Amino acid sequence: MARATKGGTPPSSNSTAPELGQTAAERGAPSITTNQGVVIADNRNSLKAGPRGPTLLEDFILREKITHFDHERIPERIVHARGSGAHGYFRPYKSWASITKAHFLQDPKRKTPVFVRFSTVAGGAGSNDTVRDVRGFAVKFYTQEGNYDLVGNNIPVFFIQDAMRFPDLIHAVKPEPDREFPQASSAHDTFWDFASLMPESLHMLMWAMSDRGIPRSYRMMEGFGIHTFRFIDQAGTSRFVKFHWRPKLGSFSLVWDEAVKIAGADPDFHRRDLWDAIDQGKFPAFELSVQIFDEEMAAGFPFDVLDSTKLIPEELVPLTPLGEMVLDRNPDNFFAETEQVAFHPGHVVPGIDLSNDPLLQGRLFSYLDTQLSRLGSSNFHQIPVNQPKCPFANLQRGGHMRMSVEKGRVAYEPNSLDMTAPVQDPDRGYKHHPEAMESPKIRIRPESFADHHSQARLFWKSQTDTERTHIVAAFRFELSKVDVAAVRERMVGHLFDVDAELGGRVAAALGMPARQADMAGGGEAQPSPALSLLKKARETLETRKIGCLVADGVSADLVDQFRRAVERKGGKLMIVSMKRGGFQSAEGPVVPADFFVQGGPSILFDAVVLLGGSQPPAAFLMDAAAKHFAADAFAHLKTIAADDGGVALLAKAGIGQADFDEAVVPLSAKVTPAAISRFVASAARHRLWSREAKVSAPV
Ligand code: HDD
Repeated sequence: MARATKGGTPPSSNSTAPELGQTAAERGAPSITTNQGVVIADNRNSLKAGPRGPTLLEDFILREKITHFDHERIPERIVHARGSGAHGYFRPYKSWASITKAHFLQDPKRKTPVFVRFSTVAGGAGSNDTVRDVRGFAVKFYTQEGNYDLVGNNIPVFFIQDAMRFPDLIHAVKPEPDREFPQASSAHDTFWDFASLMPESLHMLMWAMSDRGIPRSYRMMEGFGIHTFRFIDQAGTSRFVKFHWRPKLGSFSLVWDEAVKIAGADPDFHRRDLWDAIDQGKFPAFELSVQIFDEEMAAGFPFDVLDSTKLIPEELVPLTPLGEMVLDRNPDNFFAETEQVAFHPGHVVPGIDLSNDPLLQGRLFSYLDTQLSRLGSSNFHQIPVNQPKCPFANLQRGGHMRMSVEKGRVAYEPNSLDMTAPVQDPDRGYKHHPEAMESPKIRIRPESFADHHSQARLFWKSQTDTERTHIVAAFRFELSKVDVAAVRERMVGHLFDVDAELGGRVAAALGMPARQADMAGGGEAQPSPALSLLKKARETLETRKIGCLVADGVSADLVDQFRRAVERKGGKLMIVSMKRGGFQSAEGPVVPADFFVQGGPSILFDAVVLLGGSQPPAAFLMDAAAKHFAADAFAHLKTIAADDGGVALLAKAGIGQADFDEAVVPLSAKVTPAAISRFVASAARHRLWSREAKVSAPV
């Protein structure tokens, strides 16, 4: 029988290929049956009146199979429809009993299983991974005191302050309802119309237009719980917390042109990246931290901690690292797990409590409600991925697709007929923090939520020049897709109120007049370096992919030298050749390739090696895909090593030796270990940002 690899794909060798017509017993496989367990003799032909006659209604096997197929889709999530999941575990670094009684944070020896789902927000389930969007970062902890869901995003603030506005926000960003486009994109009139009428969205817009909106990988992005939550300790003391996830690999992004091209070359770029990393044992890891503060500190902040459009600068309240999450197992079945997993911010455990943030309060209703229409039943907690892994029992009965079979007459509490029936437990049960409350019933936005500009300015001021340029370019791209001039003007007006330079640069890029800046809100902000990705970028080649474009006639040994050097630093070298089968090496044998050049463009790699040999074949130098490979790697600021043939390819792609910079490593006829080391060290720095001014017009 064909043996499945770790990734689940059977190896394709003739010796193990199953023979047509083998019986199930001969193959060593179970017999295929109907859903009622009846063995099926012929799974390929329907029951007909004669070999060429009509199909019979009597064919219960056909009808069962087709009926199931017809119902294989459930409504996709109204937001975050496109996602990728993984299993793993969380382990605290030490006992956190001093701040919370949450059981999973008490013992550094205890691993709590988790299921994580990363997602985009606006696109449908089949949309591209690399669109500009916020990314969802939802974690389900299967603790021994029940399931705890931390349902966050990769951006620490949100577009709106009150859940009342959420349906409007989502209607504005989703494809326009008459034409059903654009898909998975905020670059259209209705989104910017809404945003420009909603200054509270300004802060998050700055983040979404920054490189955070186009992450390099789900494994390389931060996550945030956003709202203020509470930790409750054994004595009942409450402390406010904000949750942060930090990827161990560091946080990195794509560049825009690359993201656009990847969307065509590999729409599953992030999904594949997560799957492959876990499949290859390179387990993604994230550190969970909290910012801890009390009500007195909160009262002293110049913003309201119940306002989800605000963050707490780390300089004000530093992070306390609690523990580490490792994702070490791919789902067995996408639908059963990643599609059916149901998160809910109201899934909390003793030791973790909520706050009065009006966005969070609305979410507490929405998530339970949405599962009822999406999963079709109030019994969605019985789907394996949603089931607690601790004992659970109550007196709920019935409902669509009830899986459990509860015995006995008693389905009520209190009862005196069945002493084994579950009863309430005041000692171990969840207790809400008894926050004092007495206020008028009122529909109003608090005054303390009124400043929409100071933190948008803080974010802008905290970015490097490169990052600011990317923000301007993103606003330019998005607003250039807006047809109604009044919407563009209104939006740019807000940007002037955030910062004169920002407004001026976006206005100039769109060909609009400059205007006086207003400096609305809290005036000059003290920059927060923690808000910049580039200021905290790590040098590393771990899990990075290096694309080696190789022409026929190149030495296999040279490719191997690069491979070994890359692997020593934790990266992976992948061969891209002019034919899928591989390249004809100088030593003789054909060396198998990972990609054919058209299917393996340089956008899929973090750095590239161009090996054409001393006399590159004409096919190598004239091929459009090979030229794009070289040109894109240069334009996307990547490190390039090139032998003579590679240098010739770069020239054909319009990059002459005068353009070479420190991230282009030309290789002499005899390649030295020093040259390879230079390549590897430069690749670990990811991109040469100073090259950008040479390859993109200023904005
Ligand atoms: Fe939400 C899904 C994150 C505000 C209503 N949301 C959803 C998911 C994430 C978030 C990561 C996907 C979960 C998964 O993978 O299954 N949402 C957020 C964050 C928010 C936020 C970080 C603000 C801080 N969401 C928000 C509001 C509402 C919703 C204000 C409604 C009042 N969100 C939903 C939803 C979804 C959802 C409609 C769609 C599918 C689902 O819940 O299970 O109920």
